[in-house]
Amino acid sequence: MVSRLILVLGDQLSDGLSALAAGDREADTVVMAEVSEEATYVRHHPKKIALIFSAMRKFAARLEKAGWTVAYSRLDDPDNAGSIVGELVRRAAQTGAAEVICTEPGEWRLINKLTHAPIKTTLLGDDRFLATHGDFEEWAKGRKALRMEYFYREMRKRTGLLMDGDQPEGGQWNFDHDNRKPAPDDIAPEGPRKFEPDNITGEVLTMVEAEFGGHFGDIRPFWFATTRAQALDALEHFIAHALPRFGDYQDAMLRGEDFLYHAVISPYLNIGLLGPLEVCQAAEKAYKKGDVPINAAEGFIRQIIGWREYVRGIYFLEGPEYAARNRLEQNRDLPAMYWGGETRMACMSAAVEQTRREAYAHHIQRLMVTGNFALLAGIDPSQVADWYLEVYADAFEWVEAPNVVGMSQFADGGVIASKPYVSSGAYINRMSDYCKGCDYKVSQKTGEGACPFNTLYWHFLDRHRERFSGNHRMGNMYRTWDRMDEEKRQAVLADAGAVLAKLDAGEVV
Ligand code: FAD
Ligand code: DLZ
Ligand code: SF4
Repeated sequence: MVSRLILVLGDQLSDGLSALAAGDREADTVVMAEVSEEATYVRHHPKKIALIFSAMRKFAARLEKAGWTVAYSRLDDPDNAGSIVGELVRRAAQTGAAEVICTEPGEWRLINKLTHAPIKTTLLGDDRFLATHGDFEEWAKGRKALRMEYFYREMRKRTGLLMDGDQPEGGQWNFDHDNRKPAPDDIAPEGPRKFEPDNITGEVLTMVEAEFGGHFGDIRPFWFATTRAQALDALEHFIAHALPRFGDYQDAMLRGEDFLYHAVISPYLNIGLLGPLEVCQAAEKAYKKGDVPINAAEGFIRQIIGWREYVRGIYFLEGPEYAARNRLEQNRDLPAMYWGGETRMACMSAAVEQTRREAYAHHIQRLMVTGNFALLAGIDPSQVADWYLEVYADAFEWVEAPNVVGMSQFADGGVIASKPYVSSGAYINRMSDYCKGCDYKVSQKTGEGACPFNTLYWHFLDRHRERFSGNHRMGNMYRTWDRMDEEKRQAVLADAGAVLAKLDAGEVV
């Protein structure tokens, strides 16, 4: 039998991977490669690179134990060709293999490289997701709008999760209206389960520090799970300690509480250490035992079988040019404050600082602080998307691009969101304690010291009036703007213009 190469990428660390299932342990060679091209095509956060490399090394050992021959390339191997395709060519020459089998990567860039590789490469479907491309296309066919909520209901019926016969458990599909509480000051969430680096992780940390220490982000302390057993432990910890309050405080933000009651499992799901169904079943089991209220269990399961599957569906349905869309034609450069540059805005400073430390921020910080500001300030969405792809440990393009380009920046023109997620400072003030310690005043609408979100919000609506004034979900916003007297409107626009001019001049905002 002619031997083949089974390529396992850094986010494909799952025992049941389709490429492994199609392989032959006796005849084929598994190829895994730490390569500089993947670590630098955007300058990933060092914690993210270390997570991937450490988990890859441990997964390779697991495969070897299970009887596979693994050709593993470390980043600092002298013969490392530096790219995935280069490594495939090198390993093919070594083994005599004439064909590569790989599970489809989650990024068009890499799909394109593999399909044009100088060695025959077969891409198999990634069955670690609950909906196939075909399932999503079928659901999307003939619909005027592709709203997540309807997709989610189909997924509930299909998986049977939180179903009572053919009706939703608790009598409604979605309990989101219960999930918008600000967090009181005196809560004490335990935070995620943290793991001490072992020798393998320690070696990786030293190497990544030396090679990629110049990338944005702190590599230490490093506490991510790097094996499936640890990821399961982290999941169990979340279900016991945080899920019961996940729903209530899902949208809340508190200084000094980076994780609140969030799961912090997206890196593990996205690199394959956990599967979506097992995670949802664990949440459902806790609900059925009476340990978790319905708003928490439903809210959590919706994020995974709803949002996570839905954004992947959109990414593949919309095609390779999706991530480059810029339907609002916003072209300002990403300000230095996204890289830790000085800012007087307490909310932005807190979100960026936490991101630098942890390669993590929760959904509302990503959407309503850093995303909201970029959208209001007219930043080029592809620079925004690159930033998110670089700085978060869970960022892979299939999930990052729809969330950033679509949900957060409305750069897809409304494929995902029915209206842009924009807000003034009032929303951030309601959901967080950031404003208390800010240089700006959230209650001030104009003049020196006015919260930049307040002025930029109206500037955004005013400059995109032609596109949005006919949107029935935005009618109230425009009516409020139109009711303001002309003098006040001009003052707001002038103040917003001054903020934008400062950003353009590289001055501190
Ligand atoms: P929890 O809040 O505890 O949610 C549980 C799980 O639900 C997550 O682990 C995740 O797997 C899933 N989930 C929740 N929301 C989404 C969503 N919108 N899309 C997909 N999955 C979701 N998520 C990523 O995994 N990778 C990204 O690169 C990413 N980029 C984002 C960019 C922006 C601008 C926004 C607004 C959201 C982004 N998200 C991304 C979604 C979400 O912010 C993260 O999944 C979440 O913060 C991960 O932390 P957690 O595990 O504590 O999540
Ligand atoms: C993100 C990433 C990084 C930093 N490094 C590697 C690597 O060295 N080897 C590898 O196989 N994969 C890596 N990845 C993941 C890929 O870049 C890519 O994002 C995913 O495979 C797309 O699903
Ligand atoms: Fe952010 Fe404005 Fe509040 Fe300051 S006042 S923390 S800039 S929302």
